Amino acid sequence: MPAERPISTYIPPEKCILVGVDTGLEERSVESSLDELARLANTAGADPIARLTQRLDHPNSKTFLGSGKVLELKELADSLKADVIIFDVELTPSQQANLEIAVGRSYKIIDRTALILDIFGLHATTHEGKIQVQMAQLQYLYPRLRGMWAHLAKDKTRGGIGSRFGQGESQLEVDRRLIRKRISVLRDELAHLETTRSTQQKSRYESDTFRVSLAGYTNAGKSTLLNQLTGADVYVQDQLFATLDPTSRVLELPGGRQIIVSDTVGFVQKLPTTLVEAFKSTLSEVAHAHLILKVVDATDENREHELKAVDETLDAIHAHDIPVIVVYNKCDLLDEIELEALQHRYPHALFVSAQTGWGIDTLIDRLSRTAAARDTTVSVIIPFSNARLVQDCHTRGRIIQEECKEDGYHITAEVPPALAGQLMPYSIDKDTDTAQEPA
Ligand SMILES: Nc1nc2c(ncn2[C@@H]2O[C@H](COP(=O)(O)OP(=O)(O)OP(=O)(O)O)[C@@H](O)[C@H]2O)c(=O)[nH]1
Ligand SMILES: [Mg+2]
Repeated sequence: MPAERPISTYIPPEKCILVGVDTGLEERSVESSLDELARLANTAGADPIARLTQRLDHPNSKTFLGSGKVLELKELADSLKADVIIFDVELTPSQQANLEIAVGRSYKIIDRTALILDIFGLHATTHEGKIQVQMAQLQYLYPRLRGMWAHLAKDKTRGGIGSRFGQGESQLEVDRRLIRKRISVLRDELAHLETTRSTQQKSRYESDTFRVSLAGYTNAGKSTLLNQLTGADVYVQDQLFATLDPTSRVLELPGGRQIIVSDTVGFVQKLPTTLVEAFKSTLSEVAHAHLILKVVDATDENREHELKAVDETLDAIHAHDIPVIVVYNKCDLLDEIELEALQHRYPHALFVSAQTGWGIDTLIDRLSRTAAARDTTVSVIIPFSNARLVQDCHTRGRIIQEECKEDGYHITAEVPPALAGQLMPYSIDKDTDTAQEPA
């Protein structure tokens, strides 16, 4: 009997056309923005086969592109037998619907936001991540439901297909009600998860341990840096939005102080507001950090624009007041002249290779100094019954002097404010080495 041939499960990637518009207002060139859109499309499993651009001061309110360009797009899509057309902007629901009519219903017309939402949907792994993405997707879909049905519902006079979409209207209402209900269920569930998260966060915040967040454009090397700093094993991939869920690890600095370093979702230009909103609790790791390491891909020629996009998202999550160290990563890929030019241009930044470990010692040294900057120096005698506080001085501060005497541990240390408060009852007059009278 001949062996059965395995059934192929290979699904060919969808062929897509990328569409960009140059309004003359964008700082980044259309081509470079489309390069990024192509990477996003690849990440979503599509194959960009052509690009179409138009110089337009004001996008057409009905079809975004001018009417001649829409025709050109239709001809291009027909000749290439494309599956999807991706616009590098956020289309309004009616623009999307009008384009579908003008170009042809056999093509899926999506915008940058839908593409990013799709990638987030593919990469979400945790329960919370999945709910966050689903909520953002439904919020995106909700106003677009009308667009999907309206053109059919409108043309009632002619009869035939479409004219029966009076039912469609009521179907639309049902769909919208279901979506509203689902959004509200997801919102409740997120709120519940957020309560659990904030209880965990609260105990961490109360411990006053120095917290560092890695923030930056997607693919800058944040997860690689977390792995290099803490020996973590976070997923690293040369693709956009490899990380969606936050990971925190302890980093022990020279001298024994332990700090927490967190990695989280990367940012991108025009990150959909629904996503920022849905990922609020995930991003709260960044918003509650003592220090943000802004990780930048030093080899990326768009790094300036990317830094701007990062700042905009930090603004949106109210994290713009947190002290920042800019870390230029992937320096192993620069030649000496390029590196020197960057160092000259950004004298306050740090330069590393998260992959090879180059420059990491300097970064750790900067972290140690920054963590110590808010410390106060205390001299205390800690009774033997309270050895836990001695441990805290080691892991949360920096020991200057330590001696075990008959009456307890005599310690002089630099410690963060909350620990200084806890140590207050044991403080001594350093000159006489005697316990201070309680007030
Ligand atoms: N040559 C070189 N490649 C690096 C370096 N750091 C990271 N990479 C590569 O850059 C790609 C992205 O790295 P990640 O650490 O996943 O980047 P990320 O910022 O966490 O990206 P997202 O989670 O997708 O936002 C991977 O292919 C890494 O191997 C570096 O210092 N040098
Ligand atoms: Mg990552």
